[in-house]
Amino acid sequence: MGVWWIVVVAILAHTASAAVREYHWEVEYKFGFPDCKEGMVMAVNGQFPGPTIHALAGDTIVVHLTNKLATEGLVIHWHGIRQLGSPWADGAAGVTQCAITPGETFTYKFTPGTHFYHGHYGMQRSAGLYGSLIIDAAKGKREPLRYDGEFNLLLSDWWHESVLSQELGLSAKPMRWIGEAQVTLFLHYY
Ligand SMILES: [Cu+2]
Repeated sequence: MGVWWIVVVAILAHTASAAVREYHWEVEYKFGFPDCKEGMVMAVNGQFPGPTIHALAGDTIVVHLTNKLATEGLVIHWHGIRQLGSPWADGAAGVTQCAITPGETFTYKFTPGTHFYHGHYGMQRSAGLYGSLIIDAAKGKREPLRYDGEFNLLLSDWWHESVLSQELGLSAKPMRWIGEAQVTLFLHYY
């Protein structure tokens, strides 16, 4: 009897400390300057790269993702997260879900580790649909490693040619490689 009581208290204490982090995201293309040349990037709520998700271990993340693209499907993959108990939230078009059609919204809900996220439909990651997903140690817990500070840095290839012509070249026979990226983006932001 006593043991069960302790278990119940432990479960209640755990659920009380875990928060739900809820986001409403709209994805569309916009003109931007990822390097010195104007190009077309994918933006989340007008922001490139997408907003950073900050959470504590054990929190639940809920993202209501709305496709504001005119003619493309959309999904987001939460890269590296194992999605134990929430396989439908993995965000692989044609594998764990159908792509979100223009004008529609899909809700992702999961409890993650620390990673990043990116578009997982067609060439959308290459077009700039990605951002950081940072999970800090839960309240009262310490991270296993000691360090002086934290620096959020995203690295990405960037081509001046459009992702559509990249895609056309990659699927052409014989394949036409568009060549190395013009730029490696070092995106430092919070
Ligand atoms: Cu991925």
